[in-house]
Amino acid sequence: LKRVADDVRTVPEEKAPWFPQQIKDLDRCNMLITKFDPDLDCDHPGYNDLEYRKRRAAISELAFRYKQGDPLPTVEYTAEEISTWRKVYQQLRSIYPSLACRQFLDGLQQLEKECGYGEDRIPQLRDVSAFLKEKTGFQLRPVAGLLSARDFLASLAFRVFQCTQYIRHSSSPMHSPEPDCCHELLGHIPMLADKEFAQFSQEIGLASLGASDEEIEKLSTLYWFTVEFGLCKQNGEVKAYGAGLLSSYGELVYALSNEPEYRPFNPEETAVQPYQDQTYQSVYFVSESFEDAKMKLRKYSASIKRPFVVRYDPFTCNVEVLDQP
Ligand code: HBI
Ligand code: FE
Repeated sequence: LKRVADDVRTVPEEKAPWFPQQIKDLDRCNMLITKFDPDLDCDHPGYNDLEYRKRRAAISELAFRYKQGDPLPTVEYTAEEISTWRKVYQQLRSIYPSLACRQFLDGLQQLEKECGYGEDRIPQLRDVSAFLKEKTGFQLRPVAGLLSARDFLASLAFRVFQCTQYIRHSSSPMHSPEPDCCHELLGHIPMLADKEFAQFSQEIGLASLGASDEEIEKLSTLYWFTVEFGLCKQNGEVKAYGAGLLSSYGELVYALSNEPEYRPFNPEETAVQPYQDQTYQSVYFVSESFEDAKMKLRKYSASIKRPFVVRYDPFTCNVEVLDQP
């Protein structure tokens, strides 16, 4: 195998779009999608609340200034923000034992014991990142809102999870149109403490590097129906592992009722299933196990046509780019 040009940006455009090869390059993976921005979207619950928008701008600023390797910024949350967190935590915590998968419950229990998770305070990204680093090698980086799928997926290749730090508006504790710290800390983080799941996440990320826009769209859809809204079988029962479900009381209950349609997870089919982010999903995909999902995803990834192969080097934390053998 021969190493191709170091900066893929300089290779002819038919080859591939630019992608990060070192963790430091993630400083350039910061393209925000503004469709749910409280300053621009008049349906956002915080649109008419100037105080909220100012607060959001201040927390966004911390993310904009962040460079890879900086200590993660801490946020002094207000009493109102903590009160929103408490409502979300209490309500969701009560239904997790019967509806969440085992890996999620294990992760959450460890976070409660070792990382200060609980209803009385909003965990700081710095503490959570140090916790994850020890469990699975994942680390956090602050982000100001919804990122482009390409940039978001690329960070997963380096076991970096881009994490929002603001909280939803106090008028709608049970719903947020965009990711917020409740979604990240309750939905995503417990799962990222699981080795198998961490690897599954990194593999989606690696598959996305330098992929065409069409392939990114498919991987993004796969991410949606697994990492965000996935269900899996456990001891003959169906349980939730998707973060969009585990951070939404209403949809978690709905997804595990007998109303929605279930289909077996199968990347070729799942990758082209249309979805929307305005209401509950009408179909959910069920995996036999994470091991099974990972194997199927690996097979799918190998079928993506790229003029090169990527390999993650865990010693240097760099992505090596090699000619197609
Ligand atoms: N950006 N900040 C942030 N958080 C996410 O969970 C997220 C994202 N951008 C895209 C995305 N998730 C997914 O829906 C896929 O498109 C990858
Ligand atoms: Fe998410």
